[in-house]
Amino acid sequence: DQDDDGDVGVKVETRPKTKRPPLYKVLILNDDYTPMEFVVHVLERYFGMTHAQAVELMLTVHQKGVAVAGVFSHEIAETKVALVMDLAQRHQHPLQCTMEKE
Ligand code: NFA
Repeated sequence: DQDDDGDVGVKVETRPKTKRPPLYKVLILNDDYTPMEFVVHVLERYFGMTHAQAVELMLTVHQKGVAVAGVFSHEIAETKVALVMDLAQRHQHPLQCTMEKE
């Protein structure tokens, strides 16, 4: 560090820097048309939930408008969003799935 004492200091880290990559929340959004059973199926298929967990999360989305289906690395989150959006489109459901940095 350069201050007024004339030397040219070097910052020495005491604690080793272990940089963790950022994590991303995958969000499921409510809409008026996607069938509840389809959302439950998506949560079981792509988010490893039991039927009971999937029903609970689907109802949370239905009541609150949005919920977190899981938290993943950027690449895994992107893949989940793409898979959900693709399945929804193939079934012509307007279901929306997005990701957001934690
Ligand atoms: N709101 C939808 C319905 O009443 C169900 C739904 C839940 C859609 C969660 C999207 C997400 N059919």
